[in-house]
Amino acid sequence: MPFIQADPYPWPYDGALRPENTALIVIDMQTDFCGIGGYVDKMGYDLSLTRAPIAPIGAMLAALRPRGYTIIHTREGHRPDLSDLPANKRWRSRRIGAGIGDPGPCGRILTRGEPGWEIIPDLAPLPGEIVIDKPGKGSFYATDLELVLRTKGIANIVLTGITTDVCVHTTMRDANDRGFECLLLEDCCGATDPGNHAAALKMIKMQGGVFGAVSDSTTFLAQLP
Ligand code: C5J
Repeated sequence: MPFIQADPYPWPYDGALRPENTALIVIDMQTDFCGIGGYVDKMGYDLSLTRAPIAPIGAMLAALRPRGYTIIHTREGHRPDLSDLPANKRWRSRRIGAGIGDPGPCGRILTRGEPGWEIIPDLAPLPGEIVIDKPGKGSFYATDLELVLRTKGIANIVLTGITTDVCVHTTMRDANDRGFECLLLEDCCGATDPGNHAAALKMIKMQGGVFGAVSDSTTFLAQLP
């Protein structure tokens, strides 16, 4: 039975790792989170941290696409009229100098259709790949992600993207509660703070794998059946 070496247990728990039942989710690899002039840059964080996963995610896509795995991309962003932007989220973003919906070097920050909201060209979705637009941090809230996963018969989810401690973690927790078997690849994720990245990984591994397991792309690709 195919397992991936992972911490704290060989993943998936039942050894049922197949292209038909496994999805790779690439979370929020948008200019706003890893590009010059985007939301994260405007907040003053170190872009090298959120850009670090670009190459490993590229390697995962290159390996899993031809093998027939389901590939899902997500984008965080709001409607141009901001009717789905909670007032407190807007207020907090303005307070730190990166107001959602306000103009910036990459267009209106975290606003659908703007250049900064686009997925970076290096990891652009291919035609036919699923793209989930989400207004929040988790990928399930106010989206059809669960319907898509259930319809496709997905049991296992491999999580990648940014940021580890916010959108990736929220999505992993929500997926775990829904009974999906989750694996986070640590080199395919990045946070705006290295300590938060490390803490997010540690949290997953508590209680025997309270949200799933952690591995990395090199291990995953070496053991991929
Ligand atoms: C954040 C995300 N950090 N994609 N979004 O606001 O993690």
